[in-house]
Formats: sequence, C-alpha cells, structure tokens
Amino acid sequence: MLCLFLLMGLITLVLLCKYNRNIISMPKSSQAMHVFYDDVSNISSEPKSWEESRQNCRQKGADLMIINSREEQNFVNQFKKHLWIGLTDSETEGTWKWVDGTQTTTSYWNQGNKEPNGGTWQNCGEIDNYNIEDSWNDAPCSNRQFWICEKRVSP
Ligand SMILES: [Ca+2]
Ligand SMILES: [Ca+2]
Ligand SMILES: [Ca+2]
Repeated sequence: MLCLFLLMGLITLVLLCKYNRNIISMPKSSQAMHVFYDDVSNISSEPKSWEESRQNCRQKGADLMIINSREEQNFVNQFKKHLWIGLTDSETEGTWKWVDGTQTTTSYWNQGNKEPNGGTWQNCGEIDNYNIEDSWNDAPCSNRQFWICEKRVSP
C-alpha cells in the first residue's frame, strides 16, 4: 500500500516536471489520477471549434474533459471562462454523450436557461454561466472558444 502510494507520488512528480507549463490542478478526491491541461491561460493558443479543441487534446494524449462529479464541475467553473468540454449530441439529437462514448448520468445543465435548448444547431457542450454551479450550455460546435483537456494517468 505504501509502495503504491510512493509510486503514484513519483508518477505525479515526473508528470509535473514534464508538463509543468500546462498542468493546472488535480481534484484530490478523484478516484483515479487526472491531469488537466490549461488552454485557458496559454497565451499561444487561440480559441478553437469543438472539433479542433478535441484534436488539440488528443495530440497531448488526452481528450476534452469529462465531468464526472460535482467536484470536477466546481473545478472547471473556477476558471470563469467559456470552455468546451467533452460533451456532444451530434450523433443522436438529444442524447448527450461524452467523448469516451458513455451517456451522461450526472449532468449540470443550466436549468434556469432551460439548457440544453439548441436543438439540432447546438450539438456541443460548454461551460457557459460559470457563476452558477450548474453551468452547462449546448452551443454550435463551430463556435470558437477555449477548452479544457483531461488526461487519465491511473495505472
Ligand atoms: Ca473527469
Ligand atoms: Ca443538439
Ligand atoms: Ca443552448
């Protein structure tokens, strides 16, 4: 158990050194270890469409962020930016899936704005109204904005 703990610590350290510039944080109670890439404050990056954002994540061996918990939801809200997340209903209108192919179980749509409300012309999920806890909005996938990647590094 102690060895496993030390090993995970070492892996974290190595990753922190390797990706220092892009790593922002890891929610502590995540069951697996996750690395989040910050393309929010990266000056060299420009706003991208959902698909281009996803490609950028995949180039880093990651993917657009999948929000699995209230903790991750709060984490992403704290950037106070409009951000693409790994959520889309492009395949079947109204069926929201994560980039790993799973359907949403827990969701944080902005109920006040009656999201998702965009029908077939809004098929990608974003963090929109970050000042309230439930901040998801469906938006046109071609909109250009920043994004957040998540990489799972658990064994
Ligand atoms: Ca996640
Ligand atoms: Ca839609
Ligand atoms: Ca919408």
